[in-house]
Amino acid sequence: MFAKVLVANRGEIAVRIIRACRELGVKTVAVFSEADRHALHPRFADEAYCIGPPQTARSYLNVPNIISAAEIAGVDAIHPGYGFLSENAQFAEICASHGFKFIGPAASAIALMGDKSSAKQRMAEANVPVVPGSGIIESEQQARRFGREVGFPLLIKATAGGGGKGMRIVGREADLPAGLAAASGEAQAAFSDGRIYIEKLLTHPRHIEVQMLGDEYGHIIHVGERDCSIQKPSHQKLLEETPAPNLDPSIRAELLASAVRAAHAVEYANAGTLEFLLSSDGKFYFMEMNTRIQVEHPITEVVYGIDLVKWQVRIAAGERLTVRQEEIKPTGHAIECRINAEDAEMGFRPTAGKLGSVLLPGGPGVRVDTHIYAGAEVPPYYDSLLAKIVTYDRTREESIVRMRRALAETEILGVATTVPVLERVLTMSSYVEGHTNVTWLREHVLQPPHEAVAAHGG
Ligand code: MV4
Repeated sequence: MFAKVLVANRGEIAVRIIRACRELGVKTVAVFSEADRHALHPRFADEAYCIGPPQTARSYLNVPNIISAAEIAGVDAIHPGYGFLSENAQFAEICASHGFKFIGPAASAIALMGDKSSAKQRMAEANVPVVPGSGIIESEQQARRFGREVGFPLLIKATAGGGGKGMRIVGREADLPAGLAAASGEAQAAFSDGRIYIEKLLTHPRHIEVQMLGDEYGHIIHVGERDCSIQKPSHQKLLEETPAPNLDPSIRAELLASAVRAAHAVEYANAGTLEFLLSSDGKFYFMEMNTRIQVEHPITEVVYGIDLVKWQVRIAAGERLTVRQEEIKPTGHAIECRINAEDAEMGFRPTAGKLGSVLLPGGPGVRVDTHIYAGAEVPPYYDSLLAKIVTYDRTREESIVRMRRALAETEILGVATTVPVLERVLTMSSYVEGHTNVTWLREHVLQPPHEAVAAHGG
């Protein structure tokens, strides 16, 4: 096992990783920006180094400063968390070339999955269902032919995109030339890579993802699926749950088997997530693979009784994954609500400032992952996630009741939060019945049809 690990992140995930390392008997090194001098992650770690000014480009994305801190502290490994440098293949290589083990998959797997078009091709070769697509578009003629073959509407995607960045819907052939030009231009501006491909647009799909764990000796397991359909218009998730509601057992089995095939196809080691779209006719399609620990990993941990972050560290240290597929079964149901410093009434605009009262829920079946405390500053420079409230119980119904209770106990003063919009989601009959999809929040909660407003007294 490693003696010392540097955590190249901030916020709740830095705290989460430090906790896992502490329990493993591994010393930790935090890095922090000038805005995070009084944050919890430098306090909880064994050592802490300031790596620069508040702006992320000068601190949490500042590779030379992070590597310098790792050298000064003499660590064995670097955990990147999520966001920041977590899916940067070049950073993974730089870690290795300085003698630090990157706690994540091989740089080659990060690079392959980072190119959405090549990822899709590799998955198709492994017999994993993918949305009918064009391959990289070289000409307008090719795009027209593809559109006539599969029918409109289409969705143009950027090869270097992901997470909904650089997507464009084209409703009819006449709009294709303008759509191609705009999508390619945006992709070029955002990623310095203007390559695009086209897919048939699925309407009202659900977002179902599968948690994977693989070791460096080719042993791969899935740790179940998560339904992450409730997303903001910006494609950021707001509420996730496991198991996915209303998922036919035979489709679930096929989905999990496909995910295991997919991970084997890229010889995946460490924690990763395969994202799928589930169409209303029950067919599922591979969308992307995330080569990092995800925000929503705790719901999987509580339902499967597996510590994913500890496994990330053990696997990177060369240990074998001793958990066998047959021995893990989901117990009960878990829901995660993301408490962000955002005003849902203002299009989820981030709010920063000094926190007043901070009261977080507890009691049976409640887990809270957070870095906030009363009087803490919420800086304007970073992701607005304040806390993750996870409830778990025997059934989905009980887990929902427990989440309503947990949100009612929550009081965070000083900034706007997503608590009110989450409370509203948990009262909606379509949510309770498990009938959501990726556009449901926008269509039924943020701009509710007249009937829904009347029915729920909004
Ligand atoms: C799609 C789609 C419909 N059809 N692809 C959005 C994020 C990116 N990872 C892929 N996304 C989508 N791809 C086809 N062919 C709908 C979405 C989509 C979506 C997917 C997951 C979660 C939220 C979403 C919100 C809007 C659109």
